[in-house]
Amino acid sequence: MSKPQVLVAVKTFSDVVDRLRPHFDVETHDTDQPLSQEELIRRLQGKAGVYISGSNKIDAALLAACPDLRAICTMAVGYNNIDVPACTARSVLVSNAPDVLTETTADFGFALMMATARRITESEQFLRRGEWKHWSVTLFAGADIHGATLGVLGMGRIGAAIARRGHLGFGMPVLYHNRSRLPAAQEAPLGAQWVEKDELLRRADHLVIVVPYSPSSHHMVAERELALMKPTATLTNIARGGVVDDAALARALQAGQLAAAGLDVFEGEPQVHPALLACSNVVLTPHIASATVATRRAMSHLAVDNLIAALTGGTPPTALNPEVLKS
Ligand code: 8YV
Repeated sequence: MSKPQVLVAVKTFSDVVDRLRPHFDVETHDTDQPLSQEELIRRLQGKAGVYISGSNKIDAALLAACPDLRAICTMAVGYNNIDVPACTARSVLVSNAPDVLTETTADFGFALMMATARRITESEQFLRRGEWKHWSVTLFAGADIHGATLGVLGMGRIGAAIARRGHLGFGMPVLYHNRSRLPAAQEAPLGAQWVEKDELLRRADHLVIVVPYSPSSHHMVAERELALMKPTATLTNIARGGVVDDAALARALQAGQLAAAGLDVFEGEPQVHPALLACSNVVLTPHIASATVATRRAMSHLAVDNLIAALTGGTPPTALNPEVLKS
């Protein structure tokens, strides 16, 4: 009997991909340029499973065009690129890759917040341009992290790991906003206090955004919200482009409504709003919050674990719609 066919639609670690070979006929995509939607659909013909990343879009049209598909396994924790209800309606299993990237991503969120508050990239660029002629008392004077109020918007696993760093490592009072308040027993070790979103924006010295993207979080931080922030505050976005209105953010930064921003994600990435590129008080990184070798390997392994289990009668460890396996 021939083996089921799968597509690894993202170039990833070859030894991790090799784990699929005893079970499946494996086709790979061997460049870092994401497959176009047309090409993805073409290459999914006859495939039972696919390994994807956040750069691949799975919608109802793709599902209709790829009727053999039984499992979609993303190496990302975020799955706003996948229409999960449409997959469920067609009994296609979907899995994501939570937990394995939590601490790495929290490290990066904290680092980006610190780089933003302490003006690290802005001052490095100044130095590299040869503009450092003398030391001065206020040369790149920024804002303290220790003791400042940390605001966490979206208190999921990564938000909690950032709060823990702020509370235990830097003595920061932690405020957070989330649709649902955490039980007191989970708030206590993070030193975290739930507040309404507007209060969070008004009181945070350093706001870190970690909410998943969905239609309800689209432009959750836009002109009105930015106007509530302290002129000395920083904003760090490691969630998704689209949660923050980037054009409004650039205007707010130019108007001095907040001091600085650290951005790892952008609306329409890899394009970056030109007005943000023009702001010197913005630290910009290309969606790398989970990018350590160990963590990217762990994310890849987890996607492979899910794909193998989903198509060999096992239990995928991190399925988003496990109910489809029962039907
Ligand atoms: C990924 C991410 O690197 O996991 C997520 O949701 O945003 C990043 O960790 C990226 O999306 C992989 O596609």
